[in-house]
Amino acid sequence: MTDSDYMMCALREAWSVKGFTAPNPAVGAVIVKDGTILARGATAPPGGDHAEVAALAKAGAASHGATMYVTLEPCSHWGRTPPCSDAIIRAGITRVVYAVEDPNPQVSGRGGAQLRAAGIAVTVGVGREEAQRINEDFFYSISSHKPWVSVKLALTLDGAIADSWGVSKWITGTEARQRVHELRGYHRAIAVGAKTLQADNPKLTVRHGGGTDPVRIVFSSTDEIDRASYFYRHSREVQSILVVNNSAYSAGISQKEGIHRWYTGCDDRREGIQRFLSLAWSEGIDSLFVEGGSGLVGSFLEARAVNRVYLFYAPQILGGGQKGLVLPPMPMNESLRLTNVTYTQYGEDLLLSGLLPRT
Ligand code: AOF
Ligand code: ZN
Repeated sequence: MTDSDYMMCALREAWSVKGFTAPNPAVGAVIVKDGTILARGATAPPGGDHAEVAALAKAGAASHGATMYVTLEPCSHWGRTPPCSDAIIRAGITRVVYAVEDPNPQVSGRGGAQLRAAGIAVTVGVGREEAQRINEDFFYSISSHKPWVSVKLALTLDGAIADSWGVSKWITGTEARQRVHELRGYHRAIAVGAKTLQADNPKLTVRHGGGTDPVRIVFSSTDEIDRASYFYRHSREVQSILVVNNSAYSAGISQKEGIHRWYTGCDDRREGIQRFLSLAWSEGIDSLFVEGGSGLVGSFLEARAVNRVYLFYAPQILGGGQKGLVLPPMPMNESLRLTNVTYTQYGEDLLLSGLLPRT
């Protein structure tokens, strides 16, 4: 087995806890000696062990003289937990291979430097691309001080998100919908528009695949909430926020009937989104999953406030000419073009995902 093979095991460990570690990145570690994996570890929920410490605890005294593969630079600071670098040195690990530097300004290179200073051989960059992908939200938000934003739509082949009678349940099949639950769990908050709340009464919970239930956010132009909605009735279970984009209300934050109300103080959709994002970051929301409807997703795209797009295409045609996205027309050479595009099949549906540039 090569360095990349062992790193692949560590990356698998990291993926297994994605959605359970926020605001910490999801990290995996494996400890190897004489060609044998002695132990695996992954980041525990905040306040719990980091991946390295979890793996060291399992390996015990055997980690003396072993190599550690870890998907992020080991931390060197006192946060909620003690520095991993100290634990690695104490355990007698002689070589550390990590995938990518920790962008946290409290670490960023110091973890690696501390290991080297203790005489440990350090290799950096094995599996870098995937390690960055796992924590793309963390990497983006910690350096830009803005929440990472993903948008998701389920579409027919002719680009519809509902039939001409407004029925949208269900365009995609079970496997795709399970994947959506997993994606919800990867984000700190889920947002929908008031129209979607009205039409679909979504629960906005994580029901398959795990992950912590995200904060629920509804965008509206008034501060009226449908009292029969799941969002209203279950607002005390997790933080629930109504974002009101309307200059008739002055900008600010308040709380009423268990629901946080964020007033942007403006009418413009794009400006409202930018104000919302600053507020969200200052309130600790570092990633957001925008689930619809087409108006809200369109506004985020128009505001150039989207990092990642998830488009689920179902092999069906609805006709009627209804459009999935509400966006002003763009000439061909100014279109929103995704990069790093991947295509994955879920059941009979196709998930197309890619990145967009952010302003
Ligand atoms: C690691 N291994 O598994 C993770 C790391 O408050 P703390 O002590 O939990 O530290 C949080 C920071 O530690 C976090 O912002 C990130 O820089 C790093 N995460 N580091 O060595 C891990 N999850
Ligand atoms: Zn650590």
